[in-house]
Amino acid sequence: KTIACLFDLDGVLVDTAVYHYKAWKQLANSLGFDFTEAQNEHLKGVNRMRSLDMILNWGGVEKTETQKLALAAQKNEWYVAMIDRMTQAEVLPGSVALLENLRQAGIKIALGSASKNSGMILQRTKLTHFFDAIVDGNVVSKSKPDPEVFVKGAQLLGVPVADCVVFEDAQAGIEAALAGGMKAIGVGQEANLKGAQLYVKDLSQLSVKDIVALTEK
Ligand code: B16
Ligand code: MG
Repeated sequence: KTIACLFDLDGVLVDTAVYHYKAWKQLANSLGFDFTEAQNEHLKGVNRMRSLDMILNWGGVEKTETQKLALAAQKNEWYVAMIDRMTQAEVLPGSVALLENLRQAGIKIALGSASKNSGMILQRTKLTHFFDAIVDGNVVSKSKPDPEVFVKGAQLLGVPVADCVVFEDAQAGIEAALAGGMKAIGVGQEANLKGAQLYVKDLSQLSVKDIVALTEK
């Protein structure tokens, strides 16, 4: 049977969380309040507009819909300026080797990211060619923990959800995978990844064999 691996981008394959953090902090500061790294943790896997709503709420600030669109655009402008300078060196440990081994084993690969900037990030870090399908914030309407982003990936690859393994660094992403009937591997801090069938610190700790074994359970 054909199995598929669906990868989250930010926090799993590349480390962009620090850039999201810097850009949101700059925005919060411009509005007169601060934004902490602990708060940033809660925004992982959460789409741009919803992230903004959460930040404004923490800062106790209210804005109209029009103002919110302008604020989100400003944050994105700062963020894009930072990711525009990303290089292959910012790919997280083990990512390239695992993607190569999966391709060699005939396993299908899709991206399942909330980001609308995934195309640029994959290009700058030279990862684009590994993917059979790309599902990101430009094509989904429901934010994780809704399973839409991963279910769409499985459909594009033509692989049943039960034979799909999702790689995620965010609790919302693990929940999305499970809601979609898929297996989930948590990457990063175990405390933020409840429900995953397997945990790893980074992708260097995983072999194709481990992944295949998970789909046979
Ligand atoms: P953008 P992922 C998510 O990507 C990030 O984790 C989250 O922090 C960000 O707000 C979201 O993308 C939207 O990103 O503003 O670039 O559209 O982890 O789902 O790959
Ligand atoms: Mg992520």
